[in-house]
Amino acid sequence: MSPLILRCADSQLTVSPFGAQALSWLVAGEERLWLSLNADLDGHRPIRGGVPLCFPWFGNVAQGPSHGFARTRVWQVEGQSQTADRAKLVLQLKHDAETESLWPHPFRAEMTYTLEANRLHMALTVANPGTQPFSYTAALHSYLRTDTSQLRLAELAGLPYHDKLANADCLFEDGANAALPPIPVDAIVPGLSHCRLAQGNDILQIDNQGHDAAVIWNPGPDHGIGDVHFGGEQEFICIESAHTLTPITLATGQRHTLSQTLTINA
Ligand code: TA6
Repeated sequence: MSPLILRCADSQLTVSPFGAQALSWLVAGEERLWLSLNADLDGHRPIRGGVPLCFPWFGNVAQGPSHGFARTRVWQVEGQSQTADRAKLVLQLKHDAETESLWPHPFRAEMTYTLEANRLHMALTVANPGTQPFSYTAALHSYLRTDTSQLRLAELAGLPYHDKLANADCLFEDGANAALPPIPVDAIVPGLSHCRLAQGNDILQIDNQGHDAAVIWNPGPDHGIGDVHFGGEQEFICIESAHTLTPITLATGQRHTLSQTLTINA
């Protein structure tokens, strides 16, 4: 499936129509996202890396695949535009017989990528065109390239989180020597909107909007995940904009936008 390319100044974004998933974001020649060397790009299974979209549920549920079906459907290109300081791409996914067999609701989802010189804004808008309300959870599951041996997310210090690995409510350690986060990590951090991550000589600022939590994930060395290449877990941290603590409910005609903005050297 041919990927879509956006360019602005020194920045280039590659998006696959399969899952409307960002695969690569290059700024000044440096890759800012992480994509596994073992990722299946043939449209058979979820792509490991980039920015998978989790919808209409986040995580595992009884009725269907992990993180929903949005990341394994082909999205239609709705529009593309270019100005001197901005490139924009909009993709769309609508309900059909296959989605209704898993989740019986009419919906319209739009994924918008806006690329600027040093910034990437990603927005997932879901609308309810039907006659009955529906509820969903969602996430922008961003795999951000970093060196985990140097990883330190200072904003986490002292914050409460739900540890999915231990199924326990915990507090991140505080103090100068605390490993933040400890790895492996699968943490749901209520309300966290803002984080800063080292990427080589640069700082990547992460800002989440329309979320109720940030999810921080890295599987650590003993993950056994076949489509993470050998040692790949040392090259990324997922910092996700998620609405997972409580579902979003949309009445007829309502819409909600979940988004994340990534800014270099903010
Ligand atoms: O966002 C963290 C998480 O939900 C983890 O629990 C972990 O399993 C990860 O996503 C990856 O899920 P996936 O279905 O893509 O293997």
